[in-house]
Amino acid sequence: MLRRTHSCYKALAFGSLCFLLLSSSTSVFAQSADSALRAQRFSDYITQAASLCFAVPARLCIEHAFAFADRNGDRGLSPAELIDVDGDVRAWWQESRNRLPAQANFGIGLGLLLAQYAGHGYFVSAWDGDGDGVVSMDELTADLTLDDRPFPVLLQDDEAVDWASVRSRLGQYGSFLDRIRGGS
Ligand SMILES: [Ca+2]
Ligand SMILES: [Ca+2]
Repeated sequence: MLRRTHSCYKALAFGSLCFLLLSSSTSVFAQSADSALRAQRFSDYITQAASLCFAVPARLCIEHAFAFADRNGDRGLSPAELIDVDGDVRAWWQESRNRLPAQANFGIGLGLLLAQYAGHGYFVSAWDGDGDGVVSMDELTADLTLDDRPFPVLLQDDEAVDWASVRSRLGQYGSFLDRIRGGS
C-alpha cells in the first residue's frame, strides 16, 4: 500500500500541471482555518485516488483528478483553478511531509517549485491545443495512449506515454520532468 501510495505521489508530482502560492487571508485565524480545510480537501482526494487509480483504467483516474481541479465544473482547467489546487497541495504537504517517504517529498517539492517558477498559466498554454484558455480532458491526455490499464502502470510503459511530446511542451523546464521521473 505504501509503495502504491508512493507511486501515486510520483504520478501526482509528474502531473504537476498544477500549483503555486498560497492565497493570502486577512487574519491568522482565517488563514489557519482555510489551510486546514484545504489540507483536508486534498487529503480526501489523494486517499481516494491512491486506491482508485490502481483499480480502474487510467482514464477514470485522470477524470477523477480533472474533476478535483475543475473547480467551476466547466470541463476546462484554467490557471486560476490550478492556483487553487496548488494551495490545497501546499496546505496538505505542510501537514504531511514529515510522514512521507523522501522520494515522495522530493517529487512533490520539485513539482511545486516548478509550478511556482514557471507559473500556472505556462502549463495551461502548453496543453491548451485549441487556444480557448483552458485545458480540456482531451488536451490533458493528448500525449497518452489510454487503454484498460491503470494510470500508474501506463506511466511505466514508454509506448503509452509520449514523453518526448511532454518534454517538448515543458520547453525550458523539461529537465524538471527528467528529475521527477528519475526521482533523484
Ligand atoms: Ca474549470
Ligand atoms: Ca483548450
